[in-house]
Amino acid sequence: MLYEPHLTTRKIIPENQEFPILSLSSRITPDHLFYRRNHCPYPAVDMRTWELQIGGYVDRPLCIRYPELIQMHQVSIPVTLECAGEKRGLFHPKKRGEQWELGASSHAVWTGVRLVDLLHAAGIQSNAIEVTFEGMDQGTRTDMPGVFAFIRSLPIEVALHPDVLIALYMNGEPLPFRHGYPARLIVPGWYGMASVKWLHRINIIDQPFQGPYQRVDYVYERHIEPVSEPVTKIRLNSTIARPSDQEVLARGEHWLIGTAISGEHPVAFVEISMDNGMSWQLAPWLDPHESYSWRRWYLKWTARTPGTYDIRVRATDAAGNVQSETADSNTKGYGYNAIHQIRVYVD
Ligand SMILES: Nc1nc2c(c(=O)[nH]1)N[C@H]1C(S)=C(S)[C@@H](COP(=O)(O)O)O[C@H]1N2
Ligand SMILES: [Mo]
Repeated sequence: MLYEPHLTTRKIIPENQEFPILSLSSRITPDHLFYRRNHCPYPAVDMRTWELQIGGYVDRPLCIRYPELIQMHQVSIPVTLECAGEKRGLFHPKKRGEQWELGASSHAVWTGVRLVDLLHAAGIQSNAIEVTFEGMDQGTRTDMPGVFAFIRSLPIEVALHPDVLIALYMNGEPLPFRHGYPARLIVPGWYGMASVKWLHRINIIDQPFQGPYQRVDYVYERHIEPVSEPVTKIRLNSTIARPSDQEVLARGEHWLIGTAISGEHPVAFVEISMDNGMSWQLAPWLDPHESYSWRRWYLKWTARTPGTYDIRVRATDAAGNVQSETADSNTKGYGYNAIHQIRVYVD
């Protein structure tokens, strides 16, 4: 191909790169354009010694080698991953951290073993309240001494949900190394931090997990509130992928295209305003509804009059929730889901 989009680099080590959302042309993100979000340098994975361990409060601790894992019953589920830091770069005032813009999310079909099958095989004991998932990657942090593996926990009832996968394949191919080969967790409907890559240890615990990637990062922290709330499900959100902000367009026909998603209730409809929010029209869907998946919408627009156009998109979910004008301001800049707005000029 003569024109070739690339990932947008936000940080070199650890590697953090976003999907160039301008290139959105299929529901499934091409593997080489799937965003990459890492907290640590890439780990060394040696398949001669790799095994998945399941321990803690279980009746039968398990150690499963890759050849055994790929022989187990597999299911496939399309799931969009969205980083909780997506659109952090849109906050005013700015928030510390990677300045993600519109493309810290991507979509794939994941195939693997249901986590619940493995948990049942291990036999969960009655005092279990959470399950931790440990990646093989580790690194230092700026805010505390020590070396930390990327470990996250899920409440036991979430871990037992049948759609939570230990994914071994992405879009029908073995997981690419950067996306967690040989195995990663996929937690449908949750922000991406829950979907631990390079998974090698699962632990059933009887206390809330206190690791820094659970308690320091991925919490909505507001100075006015004494307690911070964990980042969990993907908030109702929608994005204009094309045209892009500040684009100059010729008079004539244009296609607006974008995405909408929610990890809570299904997205019911998406509306577009071409006049800075004075009037709204429904945008037809390009994709059918599918749980846990972003859904592309489009709008054909004939620009007849030269001028400046403030275009907005807003999604409404099945429970009647609508995206708001302003972002939920939290100190770490997670979960940005204000109405997305761009300005274009017609010459
Ligand atoms: N082991 C490990 N798993 C991880 C991370 C990580 O740094 N290490 N980052 C998490 C975050 S914050 C996101 S958004 C997703 C990104 O997945 P991707 O790089 O495959 O797009 O992976 C999650 N799983
Ligand atoms: Mo993330």
